[in-house]
This record gives sequence, C-alpha cells and structure tokens, in this order.
Amino acid sequence: MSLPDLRAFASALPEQGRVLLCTHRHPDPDGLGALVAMQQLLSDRFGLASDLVLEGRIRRAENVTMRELLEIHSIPKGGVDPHKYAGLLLVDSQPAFSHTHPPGGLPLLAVLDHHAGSEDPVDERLQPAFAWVDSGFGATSTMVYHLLKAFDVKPNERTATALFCGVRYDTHDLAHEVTSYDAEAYFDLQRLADRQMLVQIDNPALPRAYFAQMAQAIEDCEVYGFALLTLMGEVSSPESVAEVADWFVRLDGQQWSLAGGACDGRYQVSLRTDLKGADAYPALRYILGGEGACGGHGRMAGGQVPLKDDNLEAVIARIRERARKLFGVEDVEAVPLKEVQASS
Ligand SMILES: [Mn+2]
Repeated sequence: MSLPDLRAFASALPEQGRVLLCTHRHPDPDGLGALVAMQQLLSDRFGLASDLVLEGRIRRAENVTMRELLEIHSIPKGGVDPHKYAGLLLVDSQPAFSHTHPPGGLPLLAVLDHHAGSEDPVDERLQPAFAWVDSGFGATSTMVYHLLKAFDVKPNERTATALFCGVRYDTHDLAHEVTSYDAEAYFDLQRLADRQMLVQIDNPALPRAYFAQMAQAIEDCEVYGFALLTLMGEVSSPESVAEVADWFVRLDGQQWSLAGGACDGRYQVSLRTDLKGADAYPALRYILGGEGACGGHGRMAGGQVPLKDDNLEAVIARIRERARKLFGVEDVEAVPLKEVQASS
C-alpha cells in the first residue's frame, strides 16, 4: 500500500472547467465521504468546480441523515450536459462494476477505489487517465484523506465529518481490515469532525417500514447450524438486505449470514461472516453461480442478480441450494430463527 504519484493525479485533471464526480449506485457513507472530500481537494488545490451525480436512492436512515445534514447536493444523471464538463472522476467503485454506470459521453479522468478489481475485461473507453485502486485500504475515504494530506489540503469541518463517516462505516470503527492509514485517518478526522452532527447521524428517526421489514426478516430467517439464510421476497430497499445480513451475523455462535431481497428489478444479496480468516467474496461468487455480479472482501460481500419476469422464486431457490451446498448443510433441516433454542 502506498500513495499514488501526485503528479500523475494532477496531470489527469483539466486545467480549467468543471468536472463531474460519481460513485456506485445507492451511495454509502464511504462513497459520499470520498465525494465531498474530492470536491474540496479539486476546489482548494486545483481551482476546479465540480458537481456530483448520485444514482439510486439513498434509503438507509443513517445515510439519508448524513446526506441531509452535510447538504450533499447532486444533479440528476439525466440532467447531465456533457458539454459542460471536462470529464469525470469515479470513487469507491470501478467502471467495470455492475452497480456503477457513470454518465456517458465524458472522458474518465480518475478512479480511486479500495475494492479488488474486476476480472472482466473493461471497455477501452472506460480506461481512466489515472487510477489508484488498492484493496489494502479499509475505505476509499481513507485514500482520499491521505490524498488531501499529500496535497497539503486540511479537511474543513464538513469534509472531515463526511470522511470520518466513510472510514468508520467501511472499517466498522476500525474493527475490520484496518491499516495504519485507516487508523491515522480515523483519529485525525474524528478531531476535526462535527460531533453533534455525528450523534444525529448515528441515531436517526426510523420509518415504520423499517420495523415491518425487520419483522419480515425474522419471519423468513432459516437457521442451518452455523449458517443463516434470510432469503426474502420484495424488500423496501437494497440497503435493508445488507442491514439484515449484518444484524443476523450477530446471532451468537453464528459464522455466516446470507440475506437476499428483491428491489428495483434485481435480487440483492449480502453475505457476512465473523469467522476468522474467512473470505466472503469467493463464497458469494459460488452462491451466485455465475448469475449477476458481486464484489466485496474480508467479512462482507454483496451482489445482485437481475430479475426477469416471474423468476423470483426460482432465483431464490437456486441461491438457497448453492448456499446449502457451499456450507455443507444440504442434509441439515432448517430451523426458523424464532424457534432456535437459547444456547446455554
Ligand atoms: Mn468503500
């Protein structure tokens, strides 16, 4: 892990004009943090104005609150006039990823991301002038923090708060996949961030639909010994699938939690594990069996399978079958979560 060539980054940028910044669909705090900080860097160090394009609704209450309080404004993707921009920057994702569709007609200036790269070939038009992709970092916000530092730009309070949200979200408050770069960013940013705002972001009001969704998740959860499968039908948001996977992996004694739900024409899946040394990404790849696409590393992975007419039940059945095979529980009978006996 190291910092990129700063001159290469600088020379990928236009000398003047506006640039467009984007991230993956349904942006998370890491993507939002990286975007806000990149805007400050471009403006303070390079005198470049920028706009954000955010695709996919942000529905997780914490993330909605983060966006509102930090006043993260974006323009609709359909409203982008390519003539107004010199190019685009992509953070916390890569052009070949299935959940990422930057607006067309613009050169890709730079990509900054901490996910492992896709093995699929990339369309030549999507090759960036500058790429800093390093899966050693716990968060893209960590990378952007160090980029600001290297360019001698001190994050203002808003940027620090946004970046701090990103680092803590992706590293689970430094509990996972931490490097000294992540820890340094976390503690430096914590000092600079707006603490009142952080408290509000941590404790947002939750809509009634949230509790209904969680009740449904408990209803649908099947326990196969050390593996929990919660393969739901329609869900209120893709984020709720990740939340369910996160929530159930906390069940005491469990090592794998797979959640799925249909939303926006896709079957979203999230896999979590708290098994030491386990890697969720190859596991989820196997579970998807070549359908759709997925990404992730370490203890978490996510993906989606496109849904065609009426094949939801069949998709769920195939995912369940492959998951049971992977976890070696084909002959184990599922126990509903509510009937699992308390461990003594
Ligand atoms: Mn990230």
